[in-house]
Amino acid sequence: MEKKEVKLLGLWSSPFVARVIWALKLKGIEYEYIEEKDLMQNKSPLLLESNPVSKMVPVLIHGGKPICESLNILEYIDEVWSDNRLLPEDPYEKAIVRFWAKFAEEKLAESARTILTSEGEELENEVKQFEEALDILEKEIKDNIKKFFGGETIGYLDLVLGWSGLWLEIIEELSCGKKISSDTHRYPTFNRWIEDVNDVNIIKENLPSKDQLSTYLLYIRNLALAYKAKN
Ligand SMILES: N[C@@H](CCC(=O)N[C@@H](CS)C(=O)NCC(=O)O)C(=O)O
Repeated sequence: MEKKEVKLLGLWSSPFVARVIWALKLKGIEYEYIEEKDLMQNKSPLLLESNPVSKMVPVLIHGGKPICESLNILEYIDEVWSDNRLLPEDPYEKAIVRFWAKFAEEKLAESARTILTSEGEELENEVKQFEEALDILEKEIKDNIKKFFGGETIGYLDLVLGWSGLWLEIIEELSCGKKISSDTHRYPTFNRWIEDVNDVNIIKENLPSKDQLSTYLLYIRNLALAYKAKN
């Protein structure tokens, strides 16, 4: 295949961008990383042109053509660079993996976003829903996965959920001041799994620093709470 240039528009603190970086590195794909330096106030012309619909990162640009939405990007990467498959080839298994990816995005990622940006009753209700979703995930991991969702090696769902170590730890500390997901009594298998994921070199070496991320997420939390208080 003709080698086309690969670019990634990203943001250092984004878990959605991190999963794409992990996939590119796991596959050994060379790419140029372009940080969206002022994503909230002043999006770059390249981002606006590449993702005019949601104007969000990550965007992968392959041979000049943009691909948006992180899960879509992971699937694209897996199809184009088909060595070291991330998704199973069997259609049934692939459908199951996609089901859990959707569950993870809707029930965990969205919930974590709400937990970060809420307080009081809203926060309490969201935490309950989040814990219930984690109960379901804990059971799935316990019953159906080996070391990783991908088997003995890391795969698509591990990348999709890989943010849940560092990002959740910080979000829970900032918003709730207590352990939720890292409760090893309620979620023993989840915690064993996330430890294994964080132990993979490509993941470990491509995580933001905890201090920097905490400072940034606290800033986002305070902005969101101030906005809610005004409106
Ligand atoms: N569903 C999207 C979510 C991406 C997302 O939320 N990106 C955030 C950064 S973490 C963003 O670009 N926000 C800019 C904005 O909301 O204007 C994906 O999976 O790619």
